[in-house]
Amino acid sequence: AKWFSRFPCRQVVWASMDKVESAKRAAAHRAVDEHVKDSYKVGVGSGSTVVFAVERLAQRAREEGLKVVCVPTSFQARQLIVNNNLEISDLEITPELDVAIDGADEADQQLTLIKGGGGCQLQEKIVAAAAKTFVVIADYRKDSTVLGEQWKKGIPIEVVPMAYCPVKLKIENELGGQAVLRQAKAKAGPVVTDNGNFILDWVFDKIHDWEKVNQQIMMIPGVVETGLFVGMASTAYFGMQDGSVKERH
Ligand code: ABF
Repeated sequence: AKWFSRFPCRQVVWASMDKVESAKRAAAHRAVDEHVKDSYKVGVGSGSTVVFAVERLAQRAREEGLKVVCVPTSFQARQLIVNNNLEISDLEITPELDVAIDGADEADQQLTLIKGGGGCQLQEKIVAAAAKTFVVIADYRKDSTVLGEQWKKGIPIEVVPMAYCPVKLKIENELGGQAVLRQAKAKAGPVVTDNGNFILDWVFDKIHDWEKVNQQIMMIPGVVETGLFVGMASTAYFGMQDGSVKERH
């Protein structure tokens, strides 16, 4: 449109968003093609990158007759599966999965992940743990050397609502940094997860031993789960700016 071309900076933003979306699609399609076989039970993650993984599953179902059973990690994932006419299940009927595919907010060199920017970390971790293989899909912005380099919003920690203040204090006193109660947009109060809990976003101020820290946080009464995924992912696919896909194992 004419008005649009008057704002070159908007064109640049538009073009880079396009690159990000293509990168997400490339990573997601690669993961599905490498890790999903006929009759597989697949854990379906949440977020915008996973949309492209479900798109690919549906495409392969149409084109090659691929049959899979999908277990969602959130209400969003459930809707994605249903809207794409894929078979849906749950962990009661399908407690063991062949593979789980999910996005991440950040992945470091050891494949330690920060997840839960979308608030779905609890079900995502349960589903990932139920899978033989856990595969991460992301665009180049999520690839990091040291955790915290890319994702500045902190590590999401899901807490029982009545415990959020003592949990916040314990984290800040024992580990430093700041644990901030996640608020809904438009000041509508705290974000409530699919499981009826609150989220503290812990912005840490130094590099930690993430496995140890995860255990330490999990020991605090009232903590339900953290968005720190240590030693869970076997492979990550990063869609790059040049259209290629980078793998990490
Ligand atoms: C989920 O979605 C989350 O754990 C993570 O916070 C987020 C990644 O979203 P996106 O794919 O939109 O970057 O996987």
